[in-house]
Amino acid sequence: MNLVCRNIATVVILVAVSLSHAQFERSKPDTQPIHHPVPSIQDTESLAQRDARMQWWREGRFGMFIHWGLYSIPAGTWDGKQIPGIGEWIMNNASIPVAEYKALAPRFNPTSFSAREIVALAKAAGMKYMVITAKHHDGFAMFDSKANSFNIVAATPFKRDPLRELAEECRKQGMKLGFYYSQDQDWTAPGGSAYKTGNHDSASHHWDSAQDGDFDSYLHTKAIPQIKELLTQYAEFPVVVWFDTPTANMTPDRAAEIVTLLNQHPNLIWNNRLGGSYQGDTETPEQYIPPQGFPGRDWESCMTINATWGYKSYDTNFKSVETLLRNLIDIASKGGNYLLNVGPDSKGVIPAAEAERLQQIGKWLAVNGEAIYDSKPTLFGPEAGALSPIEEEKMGNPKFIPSWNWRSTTKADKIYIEIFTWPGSGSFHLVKPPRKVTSAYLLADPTHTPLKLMQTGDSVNVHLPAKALDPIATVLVLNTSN
Ligand code: FHN
Repeated sequence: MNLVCRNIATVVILVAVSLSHAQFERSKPDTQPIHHPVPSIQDTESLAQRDARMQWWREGRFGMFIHWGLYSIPAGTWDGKQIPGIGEWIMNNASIPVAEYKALAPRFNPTSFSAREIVALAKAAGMKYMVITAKHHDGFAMFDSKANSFNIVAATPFKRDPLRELAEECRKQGMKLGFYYSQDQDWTAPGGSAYKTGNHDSASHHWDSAQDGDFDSYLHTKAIPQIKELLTQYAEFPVVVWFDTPTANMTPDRAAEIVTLLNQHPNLIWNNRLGGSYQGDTETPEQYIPPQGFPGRDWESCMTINATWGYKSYDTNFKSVETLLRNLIDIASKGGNYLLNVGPDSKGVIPAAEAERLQQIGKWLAVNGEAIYDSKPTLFGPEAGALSPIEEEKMGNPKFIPSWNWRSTTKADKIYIEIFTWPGSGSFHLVKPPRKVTSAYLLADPTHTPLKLMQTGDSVNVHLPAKALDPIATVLVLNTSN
């Protein structure tokens, strides 16, 4: 390791993973282009066009994922039993018949839903975009759909279109809005796909004959018309379409029909979960942070704030603000985005424990956001952790053991060191920094008072105050020249 935080004793022998800056550079993947029945924008645009299209997303770093739908009514309990698994999967996990599940719609009246408050919360959290479930696997559309009447406007007493209200608020408050759409799995539309859980032994994994039907008919009468509606009903939004869980049904030819629609919106960003071998714009690691990011690809870690995406009344397994902030910093240091999920309840309210955590993250970002937004990845690498020579992951590969002393992000002439573990020695020690350090200060120090620097040989010592300025992460800024 070329960089040492002096007070930290290494107790486990770890094999250092070499993460050079070059590995994080984002460019088009160096692979043969895949032949698609309909070329997507990613197949045809230049690198410069791609950089321009992705710019706001790369700068933003932090977004809100919202899983909200009918499943917020049962909230994890069906027929008096707590159903194991994630809340939005309750229909599948409890094998709920279509008619019984659909009967939730007349009970859905989320009168406390306030787009203004949700967008304001995302802003207060320091988030730059939000992505909401327009239709999840249960097939219920959370928007005004003329294509299919199983939707929040036509089938509930609420009769309002939350996506329209969010679009208006996002416009007013300066937030980007994206839509999640389950294009393949649909458990209430005849012919829609279903993943197997429990005892769904039929070849289609359906558990109710009302689900049986022709996939192409589902695609042409529901999914494609609804995707068209989503792409055209909300003016400049969506800026992101977030597809999910493609199955073998999503063949290249079928996916190409959707790509034809997406191609009509040249600024749109869409993820790698459409299916049919389309790679989209973004890798989507779920519930984990890839140790080395995704060299050559844009990526976004999506994660729950507790252990479910859709609201479950008894899931209080909330991550601490410290964990959430470390995740955000860790992801930024590896060049990715953090899409952090909240699950509104059946009244449309984001649980207080979730909102409080977001407010805390926002307070940190209000002081330290400069180190996160529009930052570039670390110039170092080994500070993130190392591969264990002993422990293995499920697939038999060496396990990555993260280290939580510090991370680093960069900008043109600055190196940011986000310090989690405050050095007891009173200084931060750098051996062979990649650029000449000319001065240093702490971002949370309102006066940005220069810290004493000692250059000896090829190393630099930055003198630090006795105590960290922030209990979770204090950002040391190094002004540098080449
Ligand atoms: O099955 C879904 C799940 O419910 C949730 O929406 C997540 C979010 O990334 N995506 C799928 C699982 O990968």
